[in-house]
Amino acid sequence: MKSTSCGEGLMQLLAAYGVDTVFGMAGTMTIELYRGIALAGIRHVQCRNEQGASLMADGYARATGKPGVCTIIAGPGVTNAATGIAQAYCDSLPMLVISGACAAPTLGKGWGAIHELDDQAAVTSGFTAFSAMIRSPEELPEWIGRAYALFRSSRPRPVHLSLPRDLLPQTIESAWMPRRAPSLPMPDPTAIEEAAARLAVATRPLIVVGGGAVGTRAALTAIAERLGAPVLSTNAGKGILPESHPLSLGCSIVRQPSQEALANADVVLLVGSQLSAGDSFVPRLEIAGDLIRIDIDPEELVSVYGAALSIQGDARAALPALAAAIARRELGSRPEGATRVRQVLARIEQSLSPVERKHVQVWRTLRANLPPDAIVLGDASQLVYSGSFAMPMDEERCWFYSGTYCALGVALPMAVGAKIGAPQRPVIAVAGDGGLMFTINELATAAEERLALPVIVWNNDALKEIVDQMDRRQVPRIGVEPKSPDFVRVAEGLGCHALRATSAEQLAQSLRQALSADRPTLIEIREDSDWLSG
Ligand SMILES: Cc1ncc(C[n+]2csc(CCOP(=O)(O)OP(=O)(O)O)c2C)c(N)n1
Ligand SMILES: [Mg+2]
Repeated sequence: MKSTSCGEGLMQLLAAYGVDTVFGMAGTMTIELYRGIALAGIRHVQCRNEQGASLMADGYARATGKPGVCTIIAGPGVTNAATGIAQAYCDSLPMLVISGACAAPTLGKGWGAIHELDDQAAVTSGFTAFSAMIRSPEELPEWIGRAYALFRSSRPRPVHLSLPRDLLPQTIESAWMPRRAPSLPMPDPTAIEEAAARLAVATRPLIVVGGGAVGTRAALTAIAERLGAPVLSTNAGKGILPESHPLSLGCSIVRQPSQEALANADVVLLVGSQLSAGDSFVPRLEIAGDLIRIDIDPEELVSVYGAALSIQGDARAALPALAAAIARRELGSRPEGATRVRQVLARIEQSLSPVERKHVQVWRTLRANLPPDAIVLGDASQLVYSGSFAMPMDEERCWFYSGTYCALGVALPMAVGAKIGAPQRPVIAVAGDGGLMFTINELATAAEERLALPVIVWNNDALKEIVDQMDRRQVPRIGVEPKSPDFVRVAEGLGCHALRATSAEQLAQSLRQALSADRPTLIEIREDSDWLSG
């Protein structure tokens, strides 16, 4: 039998776990990994900077529900990738980061080895579930098994494994096999009954769902309808209850009227969410009523908001059980939920500023020209903040805006990863002029991969969110009005189609064309365009 190297064995093991794609950048120390990538028949997508690799792996994980994998070098590969890993940590996504490392005998010695980073595993330990330096090839099946157990059976978070360069070529004894992951934690039936009892007597119940509630539509709908409870979502929970449903408040948690509805509820059911300040722009939301929380992570159940009643378990098991328990109970009388929802949404509509009305116009055009299962990846720009509540989603896992880590430049590489993971679905990226400049190089990756990817740039010639904050606090505008390049020419130079949309019809038409084009299309929309009335 031909001998197998550690690098080959690792990639074959990952293929056995279902890995079909890795996002990466090769280097001297990871060359033997690439022999394994070829042997295992895994697709390798070459980023232009490792930040792109980790963000593509993140977007792939969001679109597919499968762990995103990136393969990077030691030192600068790891520090470049840090932003995407940390974002996946904040958003509880499964991600496996395989990095090279300096040769084992040099580790921790400060000898000046190429790409040396003292205690590389510790560098990422603050934003991974675990980060390990592999000491011998035979350790790998266990570490990979642990990573997949965590991805499949608990709150998913990134895992980083550093592989010293002298390990990868070593011969392994026999092929490595996947280890079976444990099943998901089930909720306590007594706590479910108690939750049902409290919700049954609530007069103004309200439900909030986050990313941990993905996959619970049927049970969530049944609970909301039986209780007549409005449903508010975070960005990660957008579309779990279709936003066209009369009880949906959408992802409007950032708006005052929705925050008041939350404050005034007498019982709040919070499912699979930490109520991050990145979603509401408020460090701590007011919740006066009883808080019932369902979460897979026991620590989450006691953090920030605490809970009157905690249910630990996977929401996909807990919500059907709760729906059944509520169905068995007599309910008290309560005001009609759909009326409350209409009132809150009308107040939000009235509270929009002129520029937010422009955002709404853009989102209307995008919505009208995208099918319901289209995936939208948003960057931290004002257009996207408005999109959270102004871009209706009737499907879950279609809207991705990472307000918690809130790093500029993430949307484009995430969209590349999402489109590669879900090629049959329309995918678009939306970013501001400032944010796009962080990762515009990845347009080259998208062009090389021939992705039909519309990239919408909201151009206001400014880091407008910060300009507005400076103006409000009478701080001089320093460092917030960078000169943008000619986006159309830059995108064309990187191998994309590109245009500036000068009317709603042109935006609609170019979007439709871009969804089936032979390459990405950058579509610039200027905030000062005449066609946006505000
Ligand atoms: C990596 C990173 N650096 C800085 C910031 C702070 N920041 C938040 S929003 C913003 C402005 C973004 O400008 P742009 O992308 O043009 O969007 P706009 O606010 O103009 O709509 C900045 C600088 C950030 N979120 N992330
Ligand atoms: Mg801007």
